[in-house]
Amino acid sequence: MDDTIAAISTPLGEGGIGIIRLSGKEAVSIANRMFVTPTGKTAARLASHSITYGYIKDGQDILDEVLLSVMLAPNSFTKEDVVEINCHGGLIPLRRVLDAAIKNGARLASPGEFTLRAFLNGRIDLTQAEAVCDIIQARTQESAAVALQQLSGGLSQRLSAISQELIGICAHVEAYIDFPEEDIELSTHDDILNQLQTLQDTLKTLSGTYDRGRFLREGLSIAIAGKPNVGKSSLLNSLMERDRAIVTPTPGTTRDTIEEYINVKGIPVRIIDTAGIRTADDLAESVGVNRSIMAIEAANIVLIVFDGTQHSLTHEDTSVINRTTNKTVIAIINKADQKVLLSDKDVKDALLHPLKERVYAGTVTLSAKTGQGIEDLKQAIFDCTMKVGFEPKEGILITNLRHKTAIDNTVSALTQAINCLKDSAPLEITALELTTALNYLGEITGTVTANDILNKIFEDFCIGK
Ligand SMILES: Nc1nc2c(ncn2[C@@H]2O[C@H](COP(=O)(O)OP(=O)(O)OP(=O)(O)O)[C@@H](O)[C@H]2O)c(=O)[nH]1
Ligand SMILES: [Mg+2]
Repeated sequence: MDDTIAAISTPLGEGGIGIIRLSGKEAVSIANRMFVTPTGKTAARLASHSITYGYIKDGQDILDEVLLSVMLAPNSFTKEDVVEINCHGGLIPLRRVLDAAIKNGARLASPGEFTLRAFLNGRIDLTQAEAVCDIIQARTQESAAVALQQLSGGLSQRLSAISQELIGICAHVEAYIDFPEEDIELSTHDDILNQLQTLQDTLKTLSGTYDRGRFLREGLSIAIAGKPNVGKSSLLNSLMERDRAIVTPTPGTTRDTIEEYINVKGIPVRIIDTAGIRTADDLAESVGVNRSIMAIEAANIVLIVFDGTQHSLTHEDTSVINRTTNKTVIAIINKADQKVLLSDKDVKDALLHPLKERVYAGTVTLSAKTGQGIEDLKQAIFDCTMKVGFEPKEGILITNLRHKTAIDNTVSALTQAINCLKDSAPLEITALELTTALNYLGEITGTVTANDILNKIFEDFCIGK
């Protein structure tokens, strides 16, 4: 925390501008050694929260023409002195300016280190730090909106209100322990029980929002499976509204899995086109088929595509179905622009056979070629996610497994406390359980945090954030 860190904060690649960020006690003096305006002003003489035109130099060499902004502590992202240098957005200028900053005394920041400092300096709590990462990674407006709400402290405030209530109850219990002569009255005892139960219900409801929250944050993964030539790649293209995957009339066209993101009514969906499953002709195809099988296993939902122009399911179709044990499956009868001969009922029966080992989420008849029925498929995907708890609801959502786990642990500790009270166990034990519950809640916002938890959270960040 004592040194000054530096990193390229914009994505690597070509862009109009790229930003190098410095944070720490030496940020301004390091910038001072590198920066000069055309009139000879240096960084140290710039006002806080101003942006100034000038040059970054290394000795006599001009490295880039830049805009430099200074944000003095504590009014900055990290609460430390921060300097941001807007360079030209190419790899070479950014690299050279970063090298110059390091030569002048900065240390290369590790992933998430700027946000870690913002947390350690008390500007944001852990849920807000995590939200920074989520906003960067958000793939739909809805996911960004949930992350933004978390960043602005929505979840923190909710948890803080719950903590305050719990602290209140704790104080009551402690009071009875300290003054045992004032016997705990029955009504007060019941009051505490009621309050604890209400709190527990609130926390359970919050924990229950995780399924929806997780989909918004992480997206849903959907594999397109089927025997060769049924139109899997055509379906991917149709969902993406562009020719992403190669489509040919030759069975066995797709060899490798292809992953893309699409937005289905606000849910980010990672969609994976796979190689048609059959006994492969050559090594490359057989590796591809293995990848298809792995993609099916990893997916939340599998779309099994059937060729609607065939009379009945073939042995190859059945072998694909058999790969989807314990999966949620949507059946697709494709090529509906031609005469559909395959019956809905046959498909449904095959999927429900033999022991309902999979969740059958319906059949959609469509044409990947003309796009007819694609909206029905999107609706089916959306409905499918609703079944696992994805209902559009107002309010705070839990999007992060770490938060859900801590909330569930809090609920367990409260259950223990409630049982102790009901059994008239010694109040000390109840108090202990309540403290445990409070500690679990504190883990979420970071008021109680072990170092290893911090490391785990910030390692998911990109460098420069
Ligand atoms: N008429 C019609 N033809 C289609 C439709 N969808 C795909 N096809 C045709 O079916 C053939 C195979 O399409 P692909 O999308 O490559 O099929 P695939 O399932 O990805 O095949 P593999 O990658 O070999 O497993 C191509 O000739 C497509 O033009 C459709 O909806 N209607
Ligand atoms: Mg294909």
